[in-house]
Amino acid sequence: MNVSNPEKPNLATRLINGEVAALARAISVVERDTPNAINVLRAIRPHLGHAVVVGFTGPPGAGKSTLVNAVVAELRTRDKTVGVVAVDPSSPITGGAVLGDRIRMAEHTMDAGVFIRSLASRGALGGLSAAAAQVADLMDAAGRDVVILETVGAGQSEVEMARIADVRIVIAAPGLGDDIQAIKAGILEIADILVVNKADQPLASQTKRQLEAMLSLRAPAEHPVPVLSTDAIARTGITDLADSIETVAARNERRDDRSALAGRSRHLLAQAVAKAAESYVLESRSQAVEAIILSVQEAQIGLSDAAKQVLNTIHKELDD
Ligand SMILES: Nc1nc2c(ncn2[C@@H]2O[C@H](COP(=O)(O)OP(=O)(O)OP(=O)(O)O)[C@@H](O)[C@H]2O)c(=O)[nH]1
Ligand SMILES: [Mg+2]
Repeated sequence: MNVSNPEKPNLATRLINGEVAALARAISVVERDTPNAINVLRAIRPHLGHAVVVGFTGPPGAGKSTLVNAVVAELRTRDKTVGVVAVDPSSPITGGAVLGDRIRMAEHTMDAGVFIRSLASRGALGGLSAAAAQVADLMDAAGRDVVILETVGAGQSEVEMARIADVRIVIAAPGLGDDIQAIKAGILEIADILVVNKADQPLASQTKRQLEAMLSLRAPAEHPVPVLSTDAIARTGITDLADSIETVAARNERRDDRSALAGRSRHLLAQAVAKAAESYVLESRSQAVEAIILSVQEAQIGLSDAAKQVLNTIHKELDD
């Protein structure tokens, strides 16, 4: 790397200096997981921990993108620079929703203080959540004050996002019905802020009351989870939401060691590494591995012994 060469600063250096083109390029490098990705990610490590990462999650069509767009506008009036990562695991091929997001957020395209990127796919290793964590790190290192992650709530993804975000916002749409049950099942546990969007619709206040009733069943918390109402199109309730985000961010900053947070992608990367290791095991057709599996089947050895033996065997095979 030529960090010391002022004539031709490398990608990471340009990114850290806030060059927007370098941020865009670095995101592509990381998204495609090219050989240079690891160099960039290593070089930015000392520059992490400035940004507040805010996760927006909720069911499809709840109005997440429209709401993010409104919140971005509000944050800009507060002189915050913003990066947005929209994660769309549902349409890796058509990218239809991604295109829709571009249109919804088009008002910010002329503003250098707003950088929006959609992630729709990531190669076999690592997965979308790990990629999102890395892109959030890139935006952080590029000096963005706030990094927003938009994810469709569909089970595992929001739990993973919760690990990345400093502030977790769960969006509900009015008249959720069964979706309320889904929220109850786990998403509620991760939320710092609940938002009922589409406050203009008839069932909005009923949904808000349902969520408040659910929260009231929980043990009293030191910081109660606020349930806010927004109309993302008319942009009502947006200042309250931005205020709430700032409150939670300040609280979490005090609580957490920022340098520990700088390793926000660590957990996801550890999972990615474990997955990669697993694929070595599953793809191994070696007789030694088959023999170990057979001996488990025949109750000759236990699972953890078998796992150790498989790892040892794979290790030897990879060395040869
Ligand atoms: N009436 C009303 N419609 C809204 C509001 N917010 C968003 N919408 C509409 O709801 C639809 C979905 O909005 P999006 O912002 O794309 O929702 P999303 O949650 O990002 O959707 P996905 O990314 O596809 O999961 C659009 O037609 C929006 O115009 C609101 O506050 N009130
Ligand atoms: Mg969206």
